[in-house]
Amino acid sequence: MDFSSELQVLSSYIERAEKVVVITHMHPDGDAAGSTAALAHYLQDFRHKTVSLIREPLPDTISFIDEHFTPVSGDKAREVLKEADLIFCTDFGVLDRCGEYARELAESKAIKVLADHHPEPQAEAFDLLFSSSELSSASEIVYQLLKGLCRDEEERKALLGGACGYALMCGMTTDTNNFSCSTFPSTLMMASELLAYGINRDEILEKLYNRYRENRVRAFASLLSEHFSIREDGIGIIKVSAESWHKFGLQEGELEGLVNVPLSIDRVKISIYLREDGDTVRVSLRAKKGWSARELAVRYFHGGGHELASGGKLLLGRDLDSFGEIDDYLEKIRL
Ligand SMILES: [Mn+2]
Repeated sequence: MDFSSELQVLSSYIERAEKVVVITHMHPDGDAAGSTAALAHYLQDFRHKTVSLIREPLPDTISFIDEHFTPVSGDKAREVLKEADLIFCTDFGVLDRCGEYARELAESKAIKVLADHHPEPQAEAFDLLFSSSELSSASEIVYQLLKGLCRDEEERKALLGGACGYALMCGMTTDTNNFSCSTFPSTLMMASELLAYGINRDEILEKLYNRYRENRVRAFASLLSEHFSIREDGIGIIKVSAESWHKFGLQEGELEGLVNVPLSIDRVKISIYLREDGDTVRVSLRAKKGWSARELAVRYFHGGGHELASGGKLLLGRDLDSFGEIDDYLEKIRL
């Protein structure tokens, strides 16, 4: 992806900006964490800007990605959005995805820069777009962006060989599920360059995949055995009620990756994960090549995303009265 003309514009925006905000989507994942952490570090440590990070706290499983920046929330976040002159939005392309701040973001007079990899961004909401669904992750886009902004190789080495590069490697690794999906030639180049800059990928893999609590693995086993079914048409469905969630004492982020497991079965074409969370049912969808998770997310779950990986939600009291009725709702789904 060639962002060179956009980069010139961005560089002048940063030059002039005084109060900068970096914001990402609700329920931040590894990519949201990595892309925001890298940008915030760069802007603060290399460009000496006042930076506010608006992001929900990270789940314990990925909190190591950014232990240095303290995010702001609530009224404080709304205030910094009002006062900002430059806002970076990462890992989401439609304003609604940043939940309670969507309105302030829309109304803000600041220059808004998008760094995102989801298809069909809400282009009119941003002043400058670094957007391509032909790149693995927002972290990869921020990588391209930061690489382009560096003045020389020395700065590049300091930036990408340090906390920024580390966070970006984490974000890219989680969004590609450790190179098993959305991996482009540029993604492998990025990994290779970051390794050459000295980023410790072994440590990242250890922290991402080998430090779960025992509960998580036992919950995977039980949910797959008790609450997973495969329909005739090849849709695999995992249902996690609030009761199961509590039974295993699960924490936010601990069932990350569960939705991928059914795809390892030959006859499963699409996997749907549903989790009861208060008055919402959070939905994740994954598809094998040739099938569209996105289409189902749009049609049945008020959502969207990528062709093979997407998400959405159902609202209790609107789409269904209780999680107990989920089977009836799922009956409607046609491939
Ligand atoms: Mn992402």
